Amino acid sequence: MANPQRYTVTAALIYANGPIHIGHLAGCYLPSDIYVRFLRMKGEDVLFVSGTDEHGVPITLRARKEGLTPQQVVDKYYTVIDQSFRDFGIEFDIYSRTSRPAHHEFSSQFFRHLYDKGVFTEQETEQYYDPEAKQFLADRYIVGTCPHCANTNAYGDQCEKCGTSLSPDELINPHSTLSGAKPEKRNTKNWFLPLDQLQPQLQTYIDAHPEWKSNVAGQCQSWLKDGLRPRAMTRDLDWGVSVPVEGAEGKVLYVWFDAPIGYITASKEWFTQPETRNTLTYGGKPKSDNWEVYWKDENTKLVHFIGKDNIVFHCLIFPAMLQVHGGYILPDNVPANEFLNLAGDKLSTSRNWAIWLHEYLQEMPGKQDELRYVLTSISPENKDGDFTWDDFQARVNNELVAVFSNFVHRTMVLTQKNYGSKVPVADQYTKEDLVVLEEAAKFPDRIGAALSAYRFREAQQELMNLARLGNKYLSDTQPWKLIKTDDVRTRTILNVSLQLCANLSVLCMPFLPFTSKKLRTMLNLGELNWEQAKSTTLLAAGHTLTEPVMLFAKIDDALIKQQVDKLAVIRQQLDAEKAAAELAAAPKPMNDPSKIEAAKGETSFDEFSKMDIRIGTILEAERVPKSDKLLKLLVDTGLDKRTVLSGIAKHYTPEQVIGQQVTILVNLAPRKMMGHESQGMILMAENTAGELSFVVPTKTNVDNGSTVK
Ligand code: B3M
Ligand code: ZN
Repeated sequence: MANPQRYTVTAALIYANGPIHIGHLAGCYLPSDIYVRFLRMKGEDVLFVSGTDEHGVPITLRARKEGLTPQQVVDKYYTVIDQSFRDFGIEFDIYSRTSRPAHHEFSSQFFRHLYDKGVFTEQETEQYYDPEAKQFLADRYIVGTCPHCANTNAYGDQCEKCGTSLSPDELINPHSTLSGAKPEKRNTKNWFLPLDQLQPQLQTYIDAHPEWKSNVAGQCQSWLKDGLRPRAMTRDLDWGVSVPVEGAEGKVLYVWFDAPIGYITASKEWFTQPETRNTLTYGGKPKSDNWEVYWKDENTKLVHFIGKDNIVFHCLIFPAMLQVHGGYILPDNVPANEFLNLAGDKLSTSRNWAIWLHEYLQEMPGKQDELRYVLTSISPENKDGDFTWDDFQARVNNELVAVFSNFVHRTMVLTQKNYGSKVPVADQYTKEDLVVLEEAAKFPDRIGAALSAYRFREAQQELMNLARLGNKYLSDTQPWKLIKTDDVRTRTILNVSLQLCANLSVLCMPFLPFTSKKLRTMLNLGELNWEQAKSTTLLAAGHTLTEPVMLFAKIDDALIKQQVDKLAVIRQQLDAEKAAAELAAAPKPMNDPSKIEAAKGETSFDEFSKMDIRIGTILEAERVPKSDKLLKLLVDTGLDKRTVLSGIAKHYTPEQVIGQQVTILVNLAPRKMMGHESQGMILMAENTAGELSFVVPTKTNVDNGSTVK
């Protein structure tokens, strides 16, 4: 959308089932905050909403794990998460929760509206049920192997490894996460969104957005190519928004139905808060007091910031819901990020492989902007990123300290020392000064263009380029030397440098809000808007500056070592757990030494050579009536096809053995058993527990008729 009148920006409603870590921040909260701060500084009308997703299986699983009720779990983590966002300067207009009554009411109405329009198909289907836990196994209650990437830990709703959205039926070897039991199927009624029928209009919608990031557009097109399938919008669970339909007792809305509606509920909520209504302005202009324009007006640009695992829900399912409801605008863009790793491994809440924001702040107090900076530098915009403490240290020390902080500090200290902290007058610009000022004035547009295109890394690099420009200017002109010989020239140089500091203070605001504030305090400047950063005279001659402080301090090796050691301890624990799990899963020796059969007496080679032992294959198998031990087999010995009776019926079913290769003694005298003649004997291995196993070749090229010697 070229010239929107206003913006609705959302950041994913994270599950309130744990604190947040750097991966969450880098994934969608930091980019969305940067984007919104930029828009606000441009004087745009923006509504920035987010909150916690408090329904769904992730919550109930966590409650089980912590021995709490689901409500206790979401209450606990809402507070922790909300605080972390405040601490890191993520400035939502509203940070709401989907467990609030207003959301239950609104999402329930939304469902009912679709129901009344006849959108849903009502279907009685067989769903997995855990007979031990006595409940249906929706979504994350069931795990199994992903049919697409063979990940053995794929959930019933999604494979986190390849990002594919799944239904429990697609899982190979499914089992319950509650009891580990193999689930059975039971009939239950649910309401499905017929995505198959909506496919054409969704295709049109996606095709109309060639400007989307390639990782996002690519995922959508591949979904469409596979063909969308109807998806149940209700679940047999007891935690969530009740389904507002007769005959749906004990069922709740699918969490991915109610959660995105949570963006709308949060927006509505913002407009009804008394404190909000008193501040309905943007960029000095009055703001609409009606939430609906933010969701229904064609001139509103709706942007969803999310991580890559949420793409299908925001690009296809939610738009489908909005389309069938009618009256709503659709997302204009969904700039989803890839994932951030930590020291080469996937961040994981459950495995505690993470840097938690609240812990970071305890251990690195006041260093929010350092983390914001590094996370934006390595933002996983187009491919997965990797955070390491060494890289963190290098970026802070070599970039924030050596470039940004150094430039500002040198300028401020020289001004304080030589001109009593008053902005000196620029008497006459040289060509060099003019080149620098002209170049500096280009940065607001340059950074702005990158931000508007969701290229946050590039935008921040440009910001640093402005600081580099200043640093180089100081090094080239050397005012600390010049002061001894040319006061007039020195005044101009410091004036120019101070103007660059002022521009930096404005342009760093989206990325480094705490630093921006500190810098503006030093420069004694109020809040400025984006366009003002094009000015090369923000600070008038004679303007008084305040005491210089260092914007960033070097991070010393000891601090980094502490963090690296902390991760090493966690890594050790994880490795130990993994080794223990592998050991537990390894097959155990079954034989009881005291029951191993005694050795037989000696035999001669001649005796042994009389045995004609061959490799054969079972062609047919059936039970022998009235015998619970015998199977009657037809075996291809390579010499002939013959009938053999074998006492394996308690260990194998006929279906299991058809096609099985075997080792067979073919010259054993025929014997009659249960009225059938057996022409040979299948050799079996037997352990001390009496369990039987075929004895088979270990290579595939040992065909029927091969001899065993
Ligand atoms: N709660 C998934 C997540 O936390 C989900 C996002 C909802 S956005 C509407 O990653
Ligand atoms: Zn997969």
